[in-house]
Parts: sequence; C-alpha cells; structure tokens
Amino acid sequence: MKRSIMLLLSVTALIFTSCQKAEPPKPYGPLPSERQLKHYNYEQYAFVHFNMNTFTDMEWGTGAEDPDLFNPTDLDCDQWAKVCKDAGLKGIILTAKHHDGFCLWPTKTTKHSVKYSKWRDGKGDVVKELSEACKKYGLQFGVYLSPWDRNNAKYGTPEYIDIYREQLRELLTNYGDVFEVWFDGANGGSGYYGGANETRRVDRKTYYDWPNTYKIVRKLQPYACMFSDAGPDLRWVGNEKGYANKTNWCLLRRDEFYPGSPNYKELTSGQEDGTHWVPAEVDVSIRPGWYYHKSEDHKVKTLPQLLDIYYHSVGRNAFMLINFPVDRRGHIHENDVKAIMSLANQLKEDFKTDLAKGTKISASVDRGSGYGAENLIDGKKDTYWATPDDVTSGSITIEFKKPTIVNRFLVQEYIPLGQRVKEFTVEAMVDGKWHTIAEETTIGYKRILRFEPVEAEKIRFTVMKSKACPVISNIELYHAPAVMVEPQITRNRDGVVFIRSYDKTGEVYYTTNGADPVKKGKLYTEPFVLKEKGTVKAIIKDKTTGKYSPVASVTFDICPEKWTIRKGDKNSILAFDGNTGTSYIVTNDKLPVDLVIDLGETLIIKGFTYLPDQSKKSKGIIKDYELYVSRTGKIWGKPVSKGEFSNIKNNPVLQTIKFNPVKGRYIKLRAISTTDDKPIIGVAEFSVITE
Ligand code: FUL
Repeated sequence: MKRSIMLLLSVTALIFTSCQKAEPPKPYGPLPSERQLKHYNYEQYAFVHFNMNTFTDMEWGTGAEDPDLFNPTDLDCDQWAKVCKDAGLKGIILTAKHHDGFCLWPTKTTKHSVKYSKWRDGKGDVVKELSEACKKYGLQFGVYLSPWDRNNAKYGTPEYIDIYREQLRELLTNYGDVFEVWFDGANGGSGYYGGANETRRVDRKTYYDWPNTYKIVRKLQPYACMFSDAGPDLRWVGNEKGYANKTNWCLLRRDEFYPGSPNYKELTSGQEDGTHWVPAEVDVSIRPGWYYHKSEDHKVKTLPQLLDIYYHSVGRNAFMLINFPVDRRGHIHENDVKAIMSLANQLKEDFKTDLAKGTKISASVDRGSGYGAENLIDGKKDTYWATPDDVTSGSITIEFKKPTIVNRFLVQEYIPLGQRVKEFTVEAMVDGKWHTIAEETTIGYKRILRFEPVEAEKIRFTVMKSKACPVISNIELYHAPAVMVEPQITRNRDGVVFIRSYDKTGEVYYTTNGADPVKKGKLYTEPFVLKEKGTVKAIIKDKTTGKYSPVASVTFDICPEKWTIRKGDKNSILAFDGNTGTSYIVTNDKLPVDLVIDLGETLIIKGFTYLPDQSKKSKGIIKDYELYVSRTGKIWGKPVSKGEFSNIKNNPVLQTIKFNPVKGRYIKLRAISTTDDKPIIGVAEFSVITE
C-alpha cells in the first residue's frame, strides 16, 4: 500500500513538472526602458520642416531674417495630420525652432517668433495648431528645438542655456503629451547673433550641459524619447540618406557620444559591446532638401526610393522618420502626398497575407514547455521561442501544406530580454533540397529580408550565433507583388540602350518605333544598340499576376558618338553621356558663357534640348540663352533661337526648344545669363533635334 502511494505521488510529480512552464531566460546585456518599449509602437512617423527657411528658400537661415517674412497663406495642420494618418505614420515632429532661431510659438524668451510677425497679427501659434491636429487624428506629437540659435545675442554664453531650457519648458508644458524631443547636432558657427554678425564656436560636448537639460524633459514629459547622436533614448543613424546598416545593434557605448560628436559613422551599425540600449532612428527627407523649395517639386522621392528607405530602416531594426518640407501655403505639397501614399499602398500589398500563419512549425531545440516554436506564429507579442541557457544556436522549420511562393521574411527578437542574435540564415526547400536564401547578422526589434520569389515546400530559419540563448518572438512570411513602376530607359554616348526595372522579378518588353510594347513588345534580355532616331517604349510584366506597369517612353535623336566639345576637357562628354546625374561644367571670367559642339557631320537641325545640372546645389543654370548653328564653326551669324528658359530656377527640368530647320555642323549654346548671375554653366544633358 505504502509503495503504491509513493508510486502515485512520483508519477503525479513527474506529470506536474513536465507540464510546468520552464524558467524564462534571464535578461542579457543592456535593455530597453519602458519609454523605449512604448516607442516601438510607432515605427514610422513624420518630420515637418516648416519655419522661416520655407519663406527665404534657405536650408540654414542666418538669424537676421525679419519675422514678417514668415507668412503662410493657408496654414492647414489638419491636412498634415490627415496625410500622415492616411499614410500609416504614427506621429509628427515639428521644427519648433531651427538654427535661425525663429520660434513657431509665442515664446516669452525672444522677440524672434510668430508673436512679432504680421502673420495673423502676431496671434498665430503653429505648435498649438499642430498639437491639436495630432490629437484630433490620434497621432503622437513631437518637437525639434535646435540647440544652435543664430539669432540669439546670448548664444555662446551660459545665459543662452537658460533661455534654451526655458523654451523647452514652454514646449513641454503647454502643448499636451510629447512623444519625442529632437536635439540636433549642428551647432556653432557664423550667425547674426543679435546683430554681432560673427562666428561663435562652442564646445559641443560641454557647452550645453546636456545631462541637466535631459532632466527637464524627464520631469515634464516622462514618456518622451530624446533623440540626438547620443540618444539618450534614440540615436541618429549617422546619415541623412535613409538607411541603417544591415548589422544594426540597438546598443551604444553612449557616454562616448554627444550631439555633434565626430565618430558618427559608427552610429549606422551601433556597437555590439554597447553599454546602453539606444536604437537608431533614420531621418530622411522626401525631397533633396529638408525645407520646401519650389525648384524641388520634380525631385520628390520615387516609390522605389521610398521602399528602399522603408526596408533599410524599419526592415533593419530602426525607426523611420520621413520629412515633409511643408510649402509656403502651409500644406504638404500634392507631389509629396502622392509619393507617401504610393509607399503606404505598396506596403499594404507587401504585407497583406502572412503565409506563416497556419503552417506546421517546429524547432530543432527549445527550452521546454511554454517556449516552443508555435509561439513564433501565434500573433502574440509577449510569447517567444527560446533555447536552453547553454544553447546559443538552433533552427526553426516552417512547413507549408503545399509549395508556396515567398519573397519576404520578417523576424523579431523579444527585446525586453535584450538583443542577442549575431548571425542567422534563411533557407528554402525546393524539390526536397535546401537552398540558402540569406546569410545575415543582427535582428533586434525587427528585421525584414527581401529576396527573389521562391516556391518553397519549407522555410528554415537558423540562428547560427547568439550572445546568449536566442529569444525570438515572431516570424512572418509574405509574397509581395512586383513593384509595377515604369522601367528606366537610358542610352549612352555609343548608342547602347539600357532598360532597368526596379523589381527584378518582372519581364521587360520594349519597342523602338513608338509602338505599344504591350501588343508589339520584344522581350528585353540585354542592352541593345540604337544609333539612329527612335522612340523607345517599355513596360514591365508581372509574371505571377500578368499585370503591366505604366509605359515608359523616351525619344532619342541621333546618337552623339561623333560629338565633341570645342576646348572641352575629358569631362566634356558628360554633357551627352545619357546620365542625368553627371554634368559638364563650363566657366568663364564673365558672362556670356559658350558651349561649342562639333557634331562631326552636317545635319538639318530644328531644335535642341537642355537639362541643367541636377545636383542638390545646382551649378550654373542657364536663364537667358542664344543658340547658333554654323557650317564652318567660324562664322556664326545671328542666333537661330534665343529666349528665356522660363521658371527654370524653380523647376530645373528638361527644356525643349524648336525652331525653323537649318543646316549646320557646329552648335553654340550661349548663356546670356544664369540664375545666380555667375559665369558658370552646368549641362547635365544636351541634345539636338534633327529633321
Ligand atoms: C540637420 C540640420 O542641420 C538640418 O537642417 C535638418 O534639420 C536635419 C534634420 O538635421 O542636422
């Protein structure tokens, strides 16, 4: 009897222990704070650069600007909030004060503010309007307060720090909840400084006494994350181009950094041995500049560029902060709205159906009950797969019911316990054999991989190396549709035509005689030669859905292979190399400036095209021009065409000019004036229109 009771007890104990949840892993290394964990709910949010520079066409004002210049004609913060909401962005950070010192709220600290502007008789308050619009649309609200102040007479002295802190107090007290405070790294240099007009340098590390400023933020807005090169909560990613590195640690040896510190390149990857949790935030503008310039209306980032930004920020364990340069009306410009909505719509398609849901999932090893592979696809944030403490590698296999096409892999670590994974792979089983799709490094909060579509029976995810036992909370798989933007058609100086599509999975069809490529198109397999005139049209066909992209169409004139520029150096071919990103720059002592081209043969010419230099700080845009055609290159006679390239400063796009046909071999493009009055002209592309 006694023996049988003992047996019963031990069997019950065995059943009990085997059902009992195993011990959770211990946290490893630096951990995110509560406020940082909250911030992970936001992922993508907006920046708005809107301030004095909007009205002076500058990127960095000097501080001497008259407050009356700030004059939006139709300020509509509700429109900003609606656009952001529709685009799936979770908050808006406003440049309440940029380096020129102009304050968008009626601060008590300076006369350089909306209160002293004629705009709305000094009664306007942009900070208030935006904070209210954010509340209305359920968005987070954040502020950018530039430490550098080129207007303030006290800048460089300890008194300015008091002023700066008071401004911060006003912003953090009077406008409701603030989710992020942005401390910029640029500071110290020339400025107006209350009329002193001089250069003031500060010690970026010590002047601002950051630790005491941080305390103010913590006290007034305990949940606000602070951004700067050094965090303390969110770090700069070390570039303004829109990417984090593939290897991206949330960790940083934080005390080695400060706003504006020189070792910023390390910020793009973080530091494996970092002492604090300081994840990267990728700040990037939807246009070349941070502020609105009419001349950039045609330079809004394309869908492919925006997709790259998303996958290189959110997809690489970072936050995405996308900037809208609000225009002089006080609106997000229609081109920018179109661009951000095209991104939002494409992302919706990319992540429409999670193919990992409902699959058979198993782990090569797990920690025990409660930590199995099924937690990876249960849609819950707080369950995870983990291995025993002494096991730092392991595989997960996902088995589809039938072969399934995938081209996106999403994985997340359970970050409340730290960032651990150092190396992982993804494989696909096709016809019973494993193929490696990706060999990668870090994961962190979220990692999304893009790869060519593969029809797989199984997908295997393997953690190869980890600082401690891997703790993974989520895996998702998708088949994103091809990105159906029109292909890019270019022709080089030798007449070789290239057709490039962003999405490599589609098929490209083209014609060279202007015919419809859907009906008459030839499959593009490699670059081809087109030396004569012709209109190339091309489309991309999505092989899976059979859908077509919009048609791309480019008309080429005769190929410039024989053309030379008189007195031109080796760079002169850049003026007709078919690459709009490069330019030939011609300089002279004074205006006019001439560009003389020998076409190498006599032709009948009836027009020309000119694309000015396309770089951010455009060099030498021709305003008033004359065009001459000569048979000898010695006697030029009267210009065959002259005039003004209208609105070219604001809109430096391709200019097409036609005239009565003339015969000649030499062309002289003369710049009578340039938009900046300098005797320099930049020619990204030049071509003639022949009969
Ligand atoms: C930079 C600033 O200098 C730019 O003007 C812009 O505000 C950008 C977001 O940060 O450091």
